[in-house]
Amino acid sequence: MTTGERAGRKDVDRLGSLFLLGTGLPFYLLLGGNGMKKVAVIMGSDSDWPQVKAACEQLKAFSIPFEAHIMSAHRTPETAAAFAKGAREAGFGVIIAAAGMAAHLAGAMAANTTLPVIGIPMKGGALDGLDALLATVQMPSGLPVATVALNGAKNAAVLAAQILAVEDAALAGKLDAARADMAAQIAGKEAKLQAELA
Ligand code: AIR
Repeated sequence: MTTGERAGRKDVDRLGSLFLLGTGLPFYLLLGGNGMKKVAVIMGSDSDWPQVKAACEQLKAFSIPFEAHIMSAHRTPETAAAFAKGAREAGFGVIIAAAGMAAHLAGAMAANTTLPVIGIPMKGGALDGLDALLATVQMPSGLPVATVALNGAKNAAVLAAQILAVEDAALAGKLDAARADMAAQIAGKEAKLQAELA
């Protein structure tokens, strides 16, 4: 383990207790990568975790190293800004930011780093996510947030993988395999449907 990885691991350990209860996943998942950039999975509240963990599961499936943290653009603005400012230096290549309601987390991340930021607007609240969708996607010119669907945690991870795969042939191969697997599943479903109709 490199010094950087050890330092990152300590950070995750410090925040790990936030994930202990009822997550169904270990409180941190820091998987060995071959010098690959890490993905940061940031969420505005522990109430986002039941949906956001799908992003972590997908990153794990691709063996992409990642950290998951709870930070809020409103409740912990300094922490969120500091994380984004230091993310490139800390070895991250992509930031995924999930938040609901007045969802400024992804935008706040994007304001403080030139790393690509992927926003996940979370469903919930009085407007059931429409507020989060608009707050995440409607960024001012010059400060993009690549916004996935409401609760689109899995796609956020796949998009992060696609970004990292630009410079990583092995990861690109895993993405190709995942696509082939998806197509094979559809072919199986189609065959089943036709057999039922016959
Ligand atoms: N949130 C947290 N800080 C700022 C915002 N917008 C979001 C969380 C969560 C929602 O508010 O990302 O989706 C509700 O959070 P909580 O903690 O009240 O359950």
